[in-house]
Amino acid sequence: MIDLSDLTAVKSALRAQRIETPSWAFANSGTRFKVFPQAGVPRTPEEKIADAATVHRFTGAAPSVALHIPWDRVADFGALTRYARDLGVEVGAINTNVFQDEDYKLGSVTNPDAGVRRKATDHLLEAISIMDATGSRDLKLWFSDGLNYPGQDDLRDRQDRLAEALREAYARLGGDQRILLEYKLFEPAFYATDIPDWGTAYAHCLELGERATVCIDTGHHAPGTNIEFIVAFLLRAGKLGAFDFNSRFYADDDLMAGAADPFQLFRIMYEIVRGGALDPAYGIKFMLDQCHNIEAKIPAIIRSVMNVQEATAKALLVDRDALRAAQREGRVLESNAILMDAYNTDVRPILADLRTEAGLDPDPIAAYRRSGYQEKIVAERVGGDQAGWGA
Ligand code: PSV
Ligand code: MN
Repeated sequence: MIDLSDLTAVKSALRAQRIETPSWAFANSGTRFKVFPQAGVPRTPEEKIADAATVHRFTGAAPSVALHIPWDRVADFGALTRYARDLGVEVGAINTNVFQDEDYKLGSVTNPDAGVRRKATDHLLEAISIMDATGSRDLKLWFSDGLNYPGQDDLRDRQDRLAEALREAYARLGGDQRILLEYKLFEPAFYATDIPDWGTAYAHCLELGERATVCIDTGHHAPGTNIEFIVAFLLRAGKLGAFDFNSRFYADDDLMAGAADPFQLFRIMYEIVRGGALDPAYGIKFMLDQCHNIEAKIPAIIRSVMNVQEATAKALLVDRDALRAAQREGRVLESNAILMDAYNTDVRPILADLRTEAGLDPDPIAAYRRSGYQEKIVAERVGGDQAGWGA
């Protein structure tokens, strides 16, 4: 059993944890078969930010919201940033979109056509200008580029084109801005993807320099992949920059973080704690990247934030001295039991206390339900076009 008599260090680490919400999670979404619209869904970036601020109001742990361009393009990003700050949140990572334009059918920055590559790279540069205007530090890059058929294009040339575009974006970064490079095993390309795995992302980040790091989207791996190994490896190499948390059963399911495999989330967070990377000063961004197609969005995002907090609390409870001793002495069963003891501890009362101490309701979802916010947005957000992912 875990000794819960002195939780001072655990609580202060949990108090410092920040989780970023994605603007697109508040909008309508679905599968390629159907998008089910929901009443009260935001119509503008401002309304998405208001929803993100609501998640922060009830959790106290989600003080920034990632934007996605062009879905969140506005005329005045300075004004949008001030609007967000007035509501108590910051603009987080700027996500680029080079996957929803006719021109990108054969790829964006890896396209065989130099004109298309120019257009895609210009979009990356535009996103950095948006970072300048919003004070955002992170440019998050995900490329859908890839091939459906063997022989369709030259695999190696595409890596050269990718490297060239990344170099240009990297050279444009200013101040403490950085690139978070995301990978994804497959989809929409099925034969070959230009950044299919962490190794490829890592190699490109190494080429770029110290301000380029890898973003691990938990949904972007083959079934059974040991993601905590990737975390440990990248942390050791100083190349882990961020997470896009979500849950998967089969592919890029984008379900609520911690819903499908809370044990995996715990194992990931244990490597973060073990690597000393939980402290916000370390610079890892803990983001959600998920969609709520059949469930109510705001409470689902609150639930996801809580799930990440619970996995983190369990990871913090691991008796690391005892674990290390057992590992060094080769006591296999004991090592495993030490980890499982932490995982099997009910940390919900600890997090409830923490919230109460911070002046929050110990049950954020119940508090949200009682607040009347959902009824208010359903009543007010009538007319106009609901935001969606535009697929
Ligand atoms: C791609 O599947 C991805 O995970 C990237 O992070 C995007 O930014 C996000 O989804 C939304 O398209
Ligand atoms: Mn992602």
